[in-house]
Amino acid sequence: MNNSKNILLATAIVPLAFGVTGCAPHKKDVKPTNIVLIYLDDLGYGDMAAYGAKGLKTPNMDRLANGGVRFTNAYSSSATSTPSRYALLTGTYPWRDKDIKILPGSAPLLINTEQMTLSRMLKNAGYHTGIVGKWHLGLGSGNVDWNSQISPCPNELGFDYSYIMAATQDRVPTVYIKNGFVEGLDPNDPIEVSYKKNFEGEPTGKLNPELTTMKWHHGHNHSIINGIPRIGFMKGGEKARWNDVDMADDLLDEAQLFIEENKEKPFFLYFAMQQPHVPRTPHPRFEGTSGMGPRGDVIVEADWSVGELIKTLENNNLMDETLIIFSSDNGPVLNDGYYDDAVELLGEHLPAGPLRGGKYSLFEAGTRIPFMVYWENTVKPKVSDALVCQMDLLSSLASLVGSDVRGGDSEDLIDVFLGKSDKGRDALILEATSRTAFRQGDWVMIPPYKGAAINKFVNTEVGNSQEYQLYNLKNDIGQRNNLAKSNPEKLKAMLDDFIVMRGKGYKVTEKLILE
Ligand code: NG6
Ligand code: CA
Repeated sequence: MNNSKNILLATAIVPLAFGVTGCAPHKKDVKPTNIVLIYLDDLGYGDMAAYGAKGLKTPNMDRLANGGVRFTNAYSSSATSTPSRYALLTGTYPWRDKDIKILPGSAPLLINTEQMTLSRMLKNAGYHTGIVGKWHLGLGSGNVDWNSQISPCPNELGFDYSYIMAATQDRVPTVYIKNGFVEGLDPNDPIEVSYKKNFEGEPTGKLNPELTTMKWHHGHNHSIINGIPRIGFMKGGEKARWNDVDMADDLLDEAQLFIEENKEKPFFLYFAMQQPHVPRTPHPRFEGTSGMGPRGDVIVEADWSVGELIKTLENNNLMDETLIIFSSDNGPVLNDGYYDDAVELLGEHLPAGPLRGGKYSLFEAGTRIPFMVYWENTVKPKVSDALVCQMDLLSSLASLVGSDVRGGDSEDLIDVFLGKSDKGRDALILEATSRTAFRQGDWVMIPPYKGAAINKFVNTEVGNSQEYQLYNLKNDIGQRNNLAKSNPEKLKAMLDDFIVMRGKGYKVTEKLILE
């Protein structure tokens, strides 16, 4: 990817997209002294008890869901991580730039350092800002030297503090990076990373399966770290490598430390947890706790982390003044590339709840995710069916904290997020692996896409069809009745609006079946 091109593109778009609009800051509400955003990785719409899971116990997440506003029609922008995280931070649809897709661990920073971000907006509004956990938006400007300062990094996007993994738990480099420096690196054992070729003499999952303790199913057959074969090649940095089973504790420790150290000032913490993404590596004390194998066990582990984080806020008397937002970057997947019994031990559990599809899918389960807003003694508990997107947090939180940042694709829905209004978005474009669909009111329209209907590796219906699909989610949440043929007027009306929203130059390539 060409970073300089990105910068040019972004510079051209950004000043127009985001600006000082003269909107009055939100005066009716007290501002939260602190904001904590808890963001899980691949947690499905049906993976919490509060969202209907029967076999999984998630009491701490449920406390946020049942004591706050629990959204039933909240979406990530996308059915995969990088685009969703991009939209969350920038308030901009990821499909506007074709380079915004799942990144390797060596990718350059995707966001222009001049761009408005959630962290920058909150920093400018007086919050001390920190990220702990998964980043997955690229680092540096190409050919990162992992042995010196990595720049630009989140600290150039408005984060005062960062403690991150570069990409995902299954991608190299498997090290934590603190404020641009690999944590615990021994200069005599430098790190090298490549996504093109192996380093001479280094074992791989493909050639040395006998060295692996977790078996790869598809992909994930490059460097072996802690017995787990990864995506990408890595050499050196032995002392700096994370222990997968300790990751939940490591990240929680960092998040708690950030709160303790900043409790006297307003802070914003983006706690980007790794569960239940692959490789699923519960700490031994969580092994077997769900009866569903590692996928269930890491959800129990994540729930415990959420509880511990809440305790830290409680112990510091911060609950009344802290707004907590909880969500996930995309929908659920069982087999995402390792044999880990997620399919075999699932039992009756429905990770997507009543929804069709899953991660990578244009069907609902790809992007409709758990989303809760909790603010003790300020936000009243309720269930909200309003249509909202994570992308809306930028303008909405700006409104809440008195910042005049608005615009891009981010709508100011602060009254909806705080449970005072049910008037969400009218429409939203959903994205999955660079394809888009259109939600408007209770309806969703998926244009025709070539390609297999089922991704056979992960065994998920991804939404491809030669025909238009049109569903009324109000009475068909599982998207079983395609109404495209029986309701051509609705299809045509939605298609027209979709094409306008996708913007100039957009074409649905397959022939419109109405004609
Ligand atoms: C895919 C990986 C998958 C996961 C995903 C990113 C293969 C075959 N599959 O390419 O395992 O890492 O990328 O997930 O390599 S996400 O939640 O970060 O988007
Ligand atoms: Ca994800």
